[in-house]
Amino acid sequence: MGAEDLVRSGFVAVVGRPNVGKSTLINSLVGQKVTITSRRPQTTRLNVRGVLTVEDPAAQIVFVDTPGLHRPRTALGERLNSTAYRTVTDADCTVFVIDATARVGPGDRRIAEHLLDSMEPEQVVLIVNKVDAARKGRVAERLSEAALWDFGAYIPVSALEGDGLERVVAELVPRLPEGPALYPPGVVSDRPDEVLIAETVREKLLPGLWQELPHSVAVKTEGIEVREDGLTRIEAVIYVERESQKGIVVGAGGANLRDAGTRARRELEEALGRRIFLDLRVKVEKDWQRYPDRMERLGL
Ligand SMILES: Nc1nc2c(ncn2[C@@H]2O[C@H](COP(=O)(O)OP(=O)(O)OP(=O)(O)O)[C@@H](O)[C@H]2O)c(=O)[nH]1
Ligand SMILES: [Mg+2]
Repeated sequence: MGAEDLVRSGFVAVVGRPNVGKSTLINSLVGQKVTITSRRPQTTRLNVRGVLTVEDPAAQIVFVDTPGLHRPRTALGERLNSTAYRTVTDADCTVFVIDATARVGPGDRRIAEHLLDSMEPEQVVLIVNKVDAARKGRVAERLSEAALWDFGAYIPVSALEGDGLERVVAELVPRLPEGPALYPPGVVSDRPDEVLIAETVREKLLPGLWQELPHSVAVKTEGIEVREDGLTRIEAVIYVERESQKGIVVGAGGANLRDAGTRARRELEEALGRRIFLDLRVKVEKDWQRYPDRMERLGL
């Protein structure tokens, strides 16, 4: 399909509380992993875009992943929330994701009120995700709890199993403005390799971390060197906030870091189509999530 054939295109902000499955949903919708996911809340920190180009009706939807909206306790938390709300302001419409396995709570209500204040309710598509994991009757309960907001559409979905996604696309396309494609055909993500690398390393580290540690870890790609022998040498640094956190990240005998490194390298070799040597180091950037300048240095 040529760009001139497109009739609708635009940005869709995907918002919701942490851990409701926003990133998983975007990966399923675009059919490729563009954004990292994990069981730990507040996995997403950056606005990652996933592009879906559809033929009938001709359209291009640019999904924008956002950090989970929550009650912030640190400068990082505040920054994550404002990133998400800014995305809503800039988007053509919004997908608001709630979790079928949890009651609609004050966190969801705050988000709903913000959306009702900042855009036409008709431009919001509410998704009840994780229907595969919800007990019978729960999905209907969630739908009726959310009905009072009177958004444009209500769709039960399993992002994990890919159920309900056609309806999501069908509801979004007519809500987008008319216009040409924003990305060339075939483009699914516009993320630079440095970000892909850092995010992949962080995703592989998250399962081995608990309590506050997932929030304290940031990863930065410091160097990518494509060598003559076909090997690409990548240097990435894992930043923690305190000396005592280094040992936990590295793990007994270095096992944690080694395992995460191996899994990250394999996935990156697949994604980038090159052989990779991944050099990971752990450094302390004291209390980085309290200071805007330190976060900026870490690319946040
Ligand atoms: N059973 C089930 N689990 C899901 C579904 N969608 C996502 N999950 C799981 O929910 C957890 C959180 O998923 P994410 O996609 O990282 O959630 P998120 O909303 O992006 O989270 P943050 O980035 O932290 O705000 C992961 O363990 C996913 O595998 C689903 O449809 N069904
Ligand atoms: Mg996410």
